[in-house]
Amino acid sequence: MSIHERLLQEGLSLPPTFAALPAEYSSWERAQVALVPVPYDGTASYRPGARRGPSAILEASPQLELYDEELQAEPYRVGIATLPPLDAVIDPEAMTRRVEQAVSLVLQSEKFPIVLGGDHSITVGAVRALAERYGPLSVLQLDAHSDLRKEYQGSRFSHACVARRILELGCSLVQLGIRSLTREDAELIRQQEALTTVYAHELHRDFKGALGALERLRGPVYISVDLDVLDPGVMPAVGTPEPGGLGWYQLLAVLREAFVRYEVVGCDVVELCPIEGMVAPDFTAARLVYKLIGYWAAFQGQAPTNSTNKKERSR
Ligand SMILES: [Mn+2]
Repeated sequence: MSIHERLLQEGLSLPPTFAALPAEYSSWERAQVALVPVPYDGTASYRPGARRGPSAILEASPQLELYDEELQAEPYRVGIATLPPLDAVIDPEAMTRRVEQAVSLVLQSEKFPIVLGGDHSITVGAVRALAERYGPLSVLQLDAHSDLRKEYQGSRFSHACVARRILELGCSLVQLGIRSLTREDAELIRQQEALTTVYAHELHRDFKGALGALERLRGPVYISVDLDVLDPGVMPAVGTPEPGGLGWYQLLAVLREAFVRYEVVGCDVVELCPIEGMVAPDFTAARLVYKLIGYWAAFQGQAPTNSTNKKERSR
């Protein structure tokens, strides 16, 4: 029996818990959201270090203010369990199977999974677990890179192939913020019916038009946030930075729109590659995870019990 199965059976949630929440809001039994830390960067090709991403997010998270000013609510009240980090294995394909198992366990417990990366290769495992549960999904990929390679550096399970593997699972895919790809990728984007790509330059020229691409999402939606979708000025601590990315509020606007309009069944936040001595990116990633929980709680999950949004409550 794996440590995760044992933990789930025993109803434990080991420290560190997200935002240092007390057991009342972080125990496995009580939580509606489950974080799955995956400290893996076996396929990193430029700046390794994303294996330290999940712990950096968890370490920054106690600094979060638990009230969300945009939602006028305290999202933590839905309960946020933090699984112990998955053991990393060298082989990326084996790693995706571990992620798939862990996410399946979260789904069996009827909780909302958020996977914390780790390099982008781990997304395939989460999407497989969700596709098994819901059938073919739509995936919303926020990323600087198209990640459509058939294989990269000898592996079909590299971070640079994640979108290609998702398409092969029969999922449809909407990519936003792309600004780094090969000529072959660009051709695939022109040809593939199941694939919609909004380039960063298009998004910067017409943001509302870019949001319209979300209409291509069908059925349950999985959201994969590669932090390099953000501009390196906002998020420098990534494995493969690219200039010209989204601003913080642009990213939030896309995410909010997705949660308002579609059934979101899981997400991940990947590619945080901490920079020694620089806390802002780690905190930004933690804040993003909490925003995802907030949008889920506000628009999909059970609303937090003490919502202070009086206007909504009196309706
Ligand atoms: Mn990327």
